[in-house]
Parts: sequence; C-alpha cells; structure tokens
Amino acid sequence: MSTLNQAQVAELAEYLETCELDAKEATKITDRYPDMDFEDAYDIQYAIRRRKLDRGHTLAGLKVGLTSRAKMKQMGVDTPIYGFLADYFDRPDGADIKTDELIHPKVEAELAFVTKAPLKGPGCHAGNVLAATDFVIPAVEIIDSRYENFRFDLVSVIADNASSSRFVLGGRMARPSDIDARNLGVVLERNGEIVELGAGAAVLGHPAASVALLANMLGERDEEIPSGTLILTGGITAAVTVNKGDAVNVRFQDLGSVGMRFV
Ligand code: 0L1
Ligand code: MG
Repeated sequence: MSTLNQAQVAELAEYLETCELDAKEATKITDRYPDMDFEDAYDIQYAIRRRKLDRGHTLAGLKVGLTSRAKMKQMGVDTPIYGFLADYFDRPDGADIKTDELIHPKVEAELAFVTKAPLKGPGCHAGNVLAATDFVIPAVEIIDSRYENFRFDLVSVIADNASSSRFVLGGRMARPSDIDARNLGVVLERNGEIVELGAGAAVLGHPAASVALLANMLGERDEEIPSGTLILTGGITAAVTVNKGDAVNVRFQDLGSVGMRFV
C-alpha cells in the first residue's frame, strides 16, 4: 500500500537522481515523508530508472544488496533489497574511476550471474537459478549512497537505487556447474594490502539464492528477470571505503581478478 501520490514520487525521483548526477549529498527522504513504505520506495526507484531510459540510457542489469550478514551488520539493517544498473555505471576492468563524479564511494566484491532463461517468482529457488544461469563472472560494485555518511533507513536507500553507482566485471567467466560458488574464496586488496576476505556462502548461503530472492521480490510487482540479465548478487564482504589515489584489486578463487584505480 503506497502513501505517496504520483507528483510526490516524481519530485523525490528527480531530487535523488539530481543528487546522483551532481555528486551531492541528499537529505534522508523519510525525514520529510516518515510514513513512506517499501512500495513508495520502489516506485521512486522505478521513476529514477524511467528518467534515465527516457534520456536514452539503457539498462545494464540488476543488483541485489544487503545480502550478507557483514553488510547488514555494517549498515544496521536486516532485509535484502534490489536496484538497477544503468549502462553508464559499467566500467572496464582496470579502469580509472573518477572520484569527482561520486560522493563517498565504497567497493564490494561480488559474484555476478548472467541468465539464459527468464526467472519468475514466487517460489523461485537456487536450483531454478542455477538451471537458468548462462555463466557467472567476478564483479566489483562501487556503491555511493547519496545520503550523508551512508546513514539511511531501508525505505530511503531503496528509493536511492540501493546506492548503485558503478560496477566493474573482470576475471574469467565460468559455467555455474564448473565452480563451487558457496566455497569460492575472495580476497579484497586496497593498495596491495588485504582489507577484506570471504567466501561465496556469505551471500545468503549461496549467491544463487540472491538471484532467487530477486526473482521472488520482482514477482511481487508481477515482473520477472528476463533471459540475458546481468545480476550482481551482493557483497561477499563488508564494503570498503576508497579515496582518490587508491588502487583496488579483488582476487576470486580460480576466476582471476578485477581491478580499478580511483583517480
Ligand atoms: O550493494 C549493496 O549491498 C548496497 C546496498 C545499499 C546499502 C549501502 O549503501 O550500503
Ligand atoms: Mg552490492
């Protein structure tokens, strides 16, 4: 049940998207609309997505966030959420990431899935996901909440497209049957020092469970994950703050590494 009217949704979408594009901090939107609910929040996120598509951008994929205990504990929340990835979020492996386009970026090591068949909830499970997966590929997501110091509640962060801003794919792709995603080890280095490490099971027990959850959440809006969709499944470790001058390299067991520099 939503509480905002169309004009309020449109105004909040414009406000949050402008903060993203101008790299300036936003005031938490629940300060103004304390009764906002999840439906309102996703309505705002979808309105931001429409604004980008209307300007000629395309959808690069979807993401699921807050899927690991480390992330939920770090952010003080307990429910996974989803967002979308626009074409210009995509940066090549080894890229320079311009920090003046961002507010206060953090990096997350993630396993990305690409589907070869549609997935629709309710009732979608990890087995359905593995059967519908074309390949998995290492990814680093660069998140950049528009809210001061990443301080938000779930409703505010959903509206802000789950803090999405950039992502980098790299390493080697693999068929899901060729890897043990649950035990997949990941080492995140910043400027040559190990700052986080973990295994795929940190993401809801198995990263495929994150894709299943996404299909089930989208099912609530009568939507599906189309065939050929790229999905970032969520940080395997806590997110790591990066600053101008930092170099990040993430090693994925048997799948190579993904790197970038913040300039
Ligand atoms: O991708 C993520 O897990 C981030 C979701 C939004 C919360 C945050 O900004 O940390
Ligand atoms: Mg993420």
